Amino acid sequence: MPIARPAAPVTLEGFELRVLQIPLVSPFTTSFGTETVREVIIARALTADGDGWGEIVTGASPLYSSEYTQGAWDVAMRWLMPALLDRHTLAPEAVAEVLTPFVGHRMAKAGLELAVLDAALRAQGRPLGEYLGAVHDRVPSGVSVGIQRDPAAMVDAVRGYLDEGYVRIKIKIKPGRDIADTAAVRHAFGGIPLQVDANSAYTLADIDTLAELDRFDLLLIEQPLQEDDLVDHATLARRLKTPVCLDESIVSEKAAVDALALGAASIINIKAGRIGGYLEAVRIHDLCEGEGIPVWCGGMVETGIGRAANAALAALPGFTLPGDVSGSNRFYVRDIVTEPAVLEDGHVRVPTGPGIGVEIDPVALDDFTVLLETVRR
Ligand code: OSB
Ligand code: MG
Repeated sequence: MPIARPAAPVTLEGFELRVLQIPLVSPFTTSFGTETVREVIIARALTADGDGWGEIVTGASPLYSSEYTQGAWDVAMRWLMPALLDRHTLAPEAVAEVLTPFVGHRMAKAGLELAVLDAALRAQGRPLGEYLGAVHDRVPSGVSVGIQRDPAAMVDAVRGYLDEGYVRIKIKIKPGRDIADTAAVRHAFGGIPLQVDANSAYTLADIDTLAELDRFDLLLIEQPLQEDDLVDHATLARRLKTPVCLDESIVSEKAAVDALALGAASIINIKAGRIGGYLEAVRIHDLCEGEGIPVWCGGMVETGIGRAANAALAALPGFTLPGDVSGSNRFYVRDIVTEPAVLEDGHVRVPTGPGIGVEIDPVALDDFTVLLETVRR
């Protein structure tokens, strides 16, 4: 359902923007590269009614999407924050509209919107989950497992996560590291809920290899082809028994409408941090719910800020598949919130406190900050 009750406007006085570098517990390898440190931007909305926190989920380099730290920082500083500060009094629901003239940069927009939304909801004492329309108090937790040294190492990594209680496994694949890894995991663990994510690493020339995955009874194959290959995804989807799920291609509600109209996907991974924010995420959720398309909540290796907000989003009724909403310790030894998400019985709790429902650990935040700027109107 659309947002039932809007948030009260806030009096915006400024923004604080930080680049953080947070070490990962272990290297995370995808088809586009290996990360050992999560570089991320944290936005703090400074309002007359209190502060709010948001996360800009860009990475250090433009490998997963065209957005990256320095680009997001620049567009936020030079264009997005000034446009918002120009408004002074601002409702969270108006943020996207104010930012519409600026093309693209959806991660930067999403992080700023979340900061304003968090401030507004905290001021009213309202939890984000209630605001978005959450219907569960905890959500099933899936885990995204990076490419390992070899299939045996992949099996070991998956075993560790299953032992922790994760209810769904997603393994990253790339050309040359697909069939054998998937076969090894399927063989080792029988009928576990299993899916694969290619992060755009294939083309239609690989259609026979991708069709081989059909024998593993996967929940879905995520983003096999390039971001703008909607027609090719539709061609692939007609050939595969495995459902095609789109991640990178779903940049907006309109992209979701188009993908569904073309038959390019039968499942959608909704990533609020990538599509311009949690309000656009609810719109895609509502669209898919109306069309009987299952959705799940993707992740961008979020800190405790985005992780808390994702748990709230994943608690909406149309999120019928487990998401990449893992415990904080999947990626981090030390998070920047005082109560990082923990896995309990294969689930994570939807925070119930005001706004995103978690408090920032100011010492950890400072320790990981490598760049800090404050802008006031
Ligand atoms: O494609 O889902 C992806 C992480 C960074 C960028 C893209 C992706 C991912 C993941 C991890 O798979 C998801 C998570 O945060 O748990
Ligand atoms: Mg993905």
